[in-house]
Amino acid sequence: MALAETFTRNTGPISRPLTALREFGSRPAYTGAGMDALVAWVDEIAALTQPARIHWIDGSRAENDALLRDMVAEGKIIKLNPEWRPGSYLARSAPSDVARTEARTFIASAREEDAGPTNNWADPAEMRETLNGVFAGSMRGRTMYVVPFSMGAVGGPLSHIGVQVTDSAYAVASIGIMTRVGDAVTKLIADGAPWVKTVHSVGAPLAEGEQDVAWPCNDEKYIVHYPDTLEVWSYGSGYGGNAILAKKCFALRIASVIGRDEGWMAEHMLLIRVIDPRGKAYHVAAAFPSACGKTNLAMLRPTIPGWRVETLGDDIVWIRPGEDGRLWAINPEAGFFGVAPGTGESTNVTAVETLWGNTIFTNVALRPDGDVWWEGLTDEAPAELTDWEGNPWTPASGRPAAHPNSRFTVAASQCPQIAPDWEDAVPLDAILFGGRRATNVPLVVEATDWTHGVFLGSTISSERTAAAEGTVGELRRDPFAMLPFCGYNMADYFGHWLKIGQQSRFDRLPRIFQVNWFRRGSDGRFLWPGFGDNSRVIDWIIRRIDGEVPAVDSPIGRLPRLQDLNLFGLTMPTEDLEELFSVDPASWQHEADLTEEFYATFDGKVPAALQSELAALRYRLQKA
Ligand code: GTP
Ligand code: SPV
Ligand code: MN
Repeated sequence: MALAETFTRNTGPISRPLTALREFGSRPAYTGAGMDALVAWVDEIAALTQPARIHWIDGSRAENDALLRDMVAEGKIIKLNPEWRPGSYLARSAPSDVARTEARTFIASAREEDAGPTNNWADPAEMRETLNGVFAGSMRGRTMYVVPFSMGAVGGPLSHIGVQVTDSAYAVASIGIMTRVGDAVTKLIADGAPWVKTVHSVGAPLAEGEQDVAWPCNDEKYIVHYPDTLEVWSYGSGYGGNAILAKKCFALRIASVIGRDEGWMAEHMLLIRVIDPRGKAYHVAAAFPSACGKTNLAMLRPTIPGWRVETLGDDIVWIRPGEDGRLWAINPEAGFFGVAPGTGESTNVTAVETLWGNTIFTNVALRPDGDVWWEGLTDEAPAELTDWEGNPWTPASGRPAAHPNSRFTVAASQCPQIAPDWEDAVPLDAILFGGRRATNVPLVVEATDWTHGVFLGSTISSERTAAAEGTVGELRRDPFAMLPFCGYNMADYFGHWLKIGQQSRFDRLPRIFQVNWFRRGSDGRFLWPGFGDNSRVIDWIIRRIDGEVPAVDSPIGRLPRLQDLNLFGLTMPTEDLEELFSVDPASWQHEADLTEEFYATFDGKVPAALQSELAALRYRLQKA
């Protein structure tokens, strides 16, 4: 009982002067032109936003501990019961700030055409004026943290560095898990390394003596990217990709632009090493839209005997052509910001084990014993909980206890199956594209070649999830799972993919596949068991790569022969299996119509090679 009191006591705002963190935060004493430029920029942002104090993050364990301690004392986060969840915390966001806000996300490129029809374009000069307005004094009464971060190992050959200034301690703690932060990065900047500028404010200045709230934010939000000057400005939100600017804003939107110019790719993908029963290793990257199974596949535990998977990354992959003609990939992140609901012993036991401690949970439910819970963690819900909004909850409440986009933030190194060399680059053997499709799209289809694979990637559509604001379940195009994350014109991005293929040796390029774990029967249930059983699909993919099994040509690509699927130990009606691979030409002609409509939105910019693929698809469907 005493414990429960400790946990619930910390939920409300508590007025107490900060003490612990005061020992930290002084500017590192590095010198040099790089340092001068950094200091000048920090001063400039401080002059605009007028914080009460500036704290330079050194990245030390002691500093992080003090930061978390202060947040608990201020009622910003709840310390979980260390007996169940050591070093772990629960944050509850404002109910209006629970996911990425795509409608408020902008690409401010000089030319509108460079943002393209799938992005919100903003005139850079006008947007600067708007932002100067909203950021003016936006950090009043708050601490401005200066957070130097590296995406990829500090100083690594494929790594990039940046600095985020932010007035959110929660963002600082999250960035500390998701990236490599601290003095080592500041030193690189001081020594002249190029870096990206990112500015974040929750947009909730505090007046003298004003009591803070647990999750400050602003109803007005701006998530703005300047691809021409490689800057990010985010205002009004404290949540996920809106606030951890190294993640979607930098490592995808800005990095995709850098990649376009430098000949590499920044992708919304997971990355795994699959080890077959003979001990041979293969590297697979997969692009699925938000909340469509990347973290789950990244932590796959094969249900077929003899196979193993090592995790390398779960959300972002940077891919670069190597001198050997292969495509080499790194996971630039250092942690997982994963969807909690649906993560349980029977679906993703690896994630459950990863979350043993040192985790920040956001918008999950709190148990009376000071541990956390969410839908799907256990089959049965606890009798009593406090829901994500802080209200009492029972299974009879008739609403989810955890928000559908509630998340965990945890270091990658805690994953029990993380690859020992997860910070290094690996050569890709296969690339998978997927989405949530109740109909039409088979469990797996192999592209006939790179160009056909790019065509498949460009046509991906998926039912919307809770990871972004919008209507859940609605089908939308999400090419390469990059719709919300491509920092330039998506048609040019398709062209970039084609170019990477043309520049590489065709026999060394990864093979491309489309997968769909989410096809449903006429009765509405999933036809495929998914999760660990997805290893059966990977098994087939690898046997295709090694040329061990033939495939069946279909109008939409190459399909497996059912007898080549490893279904050992799986009981599944043959009708379901057949339905998983059925290709209905009439429905696919309709898909082709929709693709044509989608391509037409790009004003003739879609590469001719992809238009030819569409025409060829129609031709094959007519003959079928
Ligand atoms: P982001 O972090 O938003 O980019 O999401 P993600 O792509 O990493 O998605 P994640 O792996 O977190 O999965 C999201 C939801 O999909 C969870 O509720 C999972 O339980 C569910 N899911 C994942 N894999 C499968 C699968 O193979 N079959 C089924 N039916 N559901 C799955
Ligand atoms: C996604 O939405 O794809 C995420 C979560 O990975 S966020 O970082 O908020 O973008
Ligand atoms: Mn994601």
